[in-house]
Amino acid sequence: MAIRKKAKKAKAKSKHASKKVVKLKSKKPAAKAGNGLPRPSSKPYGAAGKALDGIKILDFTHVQSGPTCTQLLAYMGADCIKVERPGVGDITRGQLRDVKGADSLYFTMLNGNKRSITIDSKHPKGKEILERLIKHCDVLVENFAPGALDRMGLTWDYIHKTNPRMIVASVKGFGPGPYEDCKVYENVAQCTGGAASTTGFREGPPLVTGAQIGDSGTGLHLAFGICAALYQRTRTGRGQKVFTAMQDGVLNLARVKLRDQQRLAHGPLTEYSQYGEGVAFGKAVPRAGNDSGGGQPGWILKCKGWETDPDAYIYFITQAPVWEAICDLIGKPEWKTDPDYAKPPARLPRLKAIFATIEEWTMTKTKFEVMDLCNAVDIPVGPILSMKEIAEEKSLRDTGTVVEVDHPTRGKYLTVGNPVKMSDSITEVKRSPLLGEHTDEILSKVLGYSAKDVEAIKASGAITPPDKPAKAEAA
Ligand code: CAO
Repeated sequence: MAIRKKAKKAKAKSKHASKKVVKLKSKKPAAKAGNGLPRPSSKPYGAAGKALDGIKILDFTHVQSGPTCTQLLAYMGADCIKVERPGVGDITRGQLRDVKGADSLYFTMLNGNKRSITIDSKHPKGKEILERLIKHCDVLVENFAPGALDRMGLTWDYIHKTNPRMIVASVKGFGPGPYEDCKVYENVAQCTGGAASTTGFREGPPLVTGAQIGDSGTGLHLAFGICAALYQRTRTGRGQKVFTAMQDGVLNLARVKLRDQQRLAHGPLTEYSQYGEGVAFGKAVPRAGNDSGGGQPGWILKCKGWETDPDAYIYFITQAPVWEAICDLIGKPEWKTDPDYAKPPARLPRLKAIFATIEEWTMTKTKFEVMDLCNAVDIPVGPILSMKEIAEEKSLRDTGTVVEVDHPTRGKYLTVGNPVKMSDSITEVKRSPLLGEHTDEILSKVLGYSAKDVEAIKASGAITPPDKPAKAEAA
């Protein structure tokens, strides 16, 4: 009898439970659709949060390469907790300072949308806080010199044991090999990644470029790897190491030059102007001045005002499909039928003279007039824009590519917003944090320390500068 009663009760319970489920289902649509993805959101685009909402980054980066990566992740919505050395912080806070006492533009333009906590990672209490952060976060990003993370005790084995889901992402100068222990800065990477040997003029020395392809370029590569690892984790449930060497990042961006290196084995590089000038090729890809990187010959030409304005130039591409339009525009209609000019192969040995003739025309116009006239007939050209012009360009402000933000100690400054525009993840650029601005907030609200604990941590010296604070380099 007792058993029967129990069974009846259980039946009633399960009936009740199944009713409950039905009720829930009818109230809310199922979270997952048939293909395992949530149902498409019905919210307006841009109102469904950001791409990386919920992702927590333990940001152990400094200088440029690592901060570029974490700033992008923060722009995408990740909560980026930047760990800095008490009293000093990221060395760039004090580098190339333009406003006395304020964080430099070097720092502020690479650390927007982040929170800053100061922790001495070598202090026992600091290690304890870091352990909590490792348990809390999804990704640790670092770009210390080789071995520095291990010397802090934060080895992959320790991190993986503490939080098996954590992704550990690193930038180093070189991958495994003879140079793996070397410290590397931007220009070292440009030189060792193949960019410098192929940049500049043939008769001059190798050149580095102003675009930070070693630092920011590698940071970008790392961000891509982190996003892929986060996606893979949704299947595997575990973290992994993500590693990008600056040499590799630069080479990836210079891959067309490795392409040309291999083409050299089969004859001269006919699109390089030295071919037209009759200069023999050596064993390695030469510097090609302002030759176009692709199969369409191009060069930088003077425009009106070049005598006084160092940026009064335009990049002009003699794209084959619009050759006839070029001839008409520059007043050389006879070139359209002249066998020496009509077809691309015939033009290759004459490029220098052709560009000199086009330049006679561009010098009569401003670079913006050339741009307008050429674009009207689909000729690809690009005015050389100075940083002043870029800073003042309205369309870049309108798209959020150049953004003005306000900072409590330096006032308003310009920064580069998210170059990746997403229709359902809208970037709001926020100022960089002051050193340790969020230390209390992170200790108490993120890591759950009580007010008493926070006081004890402060007294321990783990988050405050030592008596004699180390000096930030004022380069
Ligand atoms: N608490 C205590 N110690 C800390 C700390 C913290 N919060 N943050 C950093 N440190 C310590 C490190 O542990 C390290 O100490 P040890 O050498 O005793 O282990 C020390 O600070 C210096 O770190 P570092 O060697 O990385 O810094 P550096 O200024 O000497 O070198 C750089 C800078 C960029 C050359 C080097 O970090 C590097 O090669 N990084 C990898 C490549 C890279 O990203 N380069 C791009 C830089 S942007 O141009």
